[in-house]
Amino acid sequence: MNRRDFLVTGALAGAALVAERAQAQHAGHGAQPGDAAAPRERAPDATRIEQSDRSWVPAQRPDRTPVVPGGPIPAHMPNVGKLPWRIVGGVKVGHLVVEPFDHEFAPGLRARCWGYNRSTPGPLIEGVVGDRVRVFVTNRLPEPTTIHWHGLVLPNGMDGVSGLNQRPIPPGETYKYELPLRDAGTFMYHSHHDEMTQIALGCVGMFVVHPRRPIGPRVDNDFVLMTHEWRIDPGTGRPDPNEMLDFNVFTFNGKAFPSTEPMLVGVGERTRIRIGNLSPMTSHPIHLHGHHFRITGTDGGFIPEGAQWPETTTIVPVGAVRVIEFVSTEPGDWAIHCHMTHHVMMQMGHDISNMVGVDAGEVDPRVRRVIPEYMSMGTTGMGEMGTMDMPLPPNSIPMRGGPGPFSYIDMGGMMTIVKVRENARTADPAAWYQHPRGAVSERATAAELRDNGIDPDRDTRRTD
Ligand SMILES: [Cu+2]
Repeated sequence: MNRRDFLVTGALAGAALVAERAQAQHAGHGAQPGDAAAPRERAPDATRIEQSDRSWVPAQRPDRTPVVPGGPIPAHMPNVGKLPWRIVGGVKVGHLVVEPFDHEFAPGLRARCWGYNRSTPGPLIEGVVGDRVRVFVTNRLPEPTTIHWHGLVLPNGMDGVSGLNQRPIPPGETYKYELPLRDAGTFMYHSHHDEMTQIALGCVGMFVVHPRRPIGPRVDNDFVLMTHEWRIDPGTGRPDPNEMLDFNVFTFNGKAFPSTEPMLVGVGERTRIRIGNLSPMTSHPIHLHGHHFRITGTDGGFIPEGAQWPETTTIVPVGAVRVIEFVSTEPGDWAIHCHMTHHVMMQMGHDISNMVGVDAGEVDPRVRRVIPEYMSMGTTGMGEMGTMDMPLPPNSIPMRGGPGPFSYIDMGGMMTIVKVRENARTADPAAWYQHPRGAVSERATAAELRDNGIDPDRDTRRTD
């Protein structure tokens, strides 16, 4: 069911239910700061929301102990754990269990996904060049599976293509993969049996192999993000693997903003973000605000410094990795998000009638005689729809965003924040940036308008 269907069926077939939900919504949101009911004419400082952003699960602080003496620091995958190793005869041994489980994308939205060790993406697999790695894979899915180690150069019989390189792992059985880690880089892993179903339901993960000595400048922070897209119709509890085009939930590391754990970095620090994409169908142009980054690698290897180019957005194709590096100069809360506008919206934001510019003044009162809760949506744009007291079907979240330090942030989905702080090691990762006085865009005073020769009431269609 999409939003239009919901509004039609909800309004015509279940007006009482809609009214009841609207009341419940109103009760829940009534006191929320920054919502549409909040006064609009207060000074900017008074509208700041002093609450912290705690909607994501606090993870451990990134570990910066080198992976080998003199080597690079470990990678940190926000919202996602790491595969633990047991050393057996000099071999790193890990165990992945692939099974159905209930995954929370953000509070209010859960679905029955398939993934590894009850996580989608699965735990970060991390090793060092020269390691020998043995991964046991136990299949608790209702159908066979395999794992393909995307980007690794390895013996052909370990490559995991069902039927071509191995027999598929039947339900209930455990297979074994032996992986010599020959090359440093950022790789991925995913099901290579019935990929259409298993990848769409979440059987994906990231695989980082560190060099024994850093390649290029040392980084102070090393993050891993994995993009994904899902079709979860409101009111249902399972992603639809048959969807080809019309996805409606977009995630970094399995979470939709505001449940994405922010990345906390220091002023002057060099940060690497490894971005992998195993979405079923769509490439994602990932944009970072307030920084210039360089593309330093792909899942095919490292890019020599002279061949790196500057960017603010990098498109990450399906089945590919883009590694970016940057140095932060400006403290603040910087958005990093997919630049496809529908990829920062949630289920209810798509496929609605275009009402922008429509004068609903005469229509609404008439419809309300039949449906008391009726209200035309989006006649002045849709920037505030995340905060409206709108009825929502079960198991869905507002079409975008969450509370921000100034007002509602009207991006959700594939969006997270790079928080740049003077003292990143001691700063609270949940707190919002405290701007210096006067350093935030705010309403111009009458004196400022006059002194700068600006008259907002004057016709501004001139171009000279
Ligand atoms: Cu996207």
